[in-house]
Amino acid sequence: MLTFYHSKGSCSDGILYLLHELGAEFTLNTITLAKGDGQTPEFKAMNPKGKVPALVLDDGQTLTEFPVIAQYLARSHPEAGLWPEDMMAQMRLQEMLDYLIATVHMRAFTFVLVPKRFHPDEAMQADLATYGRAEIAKGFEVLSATMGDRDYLLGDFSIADTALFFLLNWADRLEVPVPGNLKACHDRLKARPAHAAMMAEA
Ligand SMILES: N[C@@H](CCC(=O)N[C@@H](CS)C(=O)NCC(=O)O)C(=O)O
Repeated sequence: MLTFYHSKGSCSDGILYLLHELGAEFTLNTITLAKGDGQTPEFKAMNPKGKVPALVLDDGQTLTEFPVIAQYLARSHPEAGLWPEDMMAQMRLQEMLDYLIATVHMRAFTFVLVPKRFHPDEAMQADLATYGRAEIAKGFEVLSATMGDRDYLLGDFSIADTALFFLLNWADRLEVPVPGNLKACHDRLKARPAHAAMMAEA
């Protein structure tokens, strides 16, 4: 059985959504990052990075990094049809996941969410947060243009949308402006049964 390490309101919300979307069997282990649960010796023995999401497989190996966990889950649940057969479609999916995580999450939202991590000075933190908001706007512009008038980021629902899901949750929380088509996609994602299933666990 898979064991999933999660902290509510974090990026691991996207993987929790995906686990439900796939109908995967898993044990949920919810921690609270804000309380330092990711830094305990027990947690670090499982994931030395001290971060979520982390997925422990049947054989005891731990997988980390959102794009890798998402790909693993899609490929290990082929019946859900969330891993495309066509190589170019696979590349586009990985390209999108990498952009969502490495750029929009790590190089934009992170500066707004945890500017203290980057500088002790409060004025510098405010500048970092301003920079982060500008980078989010640029990221959302790219995502909005890519999605166009389709229902999901790459047309049909894909594992990339599970990353978009948590980013749009953060945008709401931080009152960041969201382009209309991404907002509509967020509503569609919240209307899927996977969302109701994950909320029932809250
Ligand atoms: N690159 C990682 C990022 C994971 C990450 O930054 N997770 C945050 C929660 S959104 C975390 O666990 N932060 C705790 C910490 O940095 O101490 C991924 O793609 O999974």
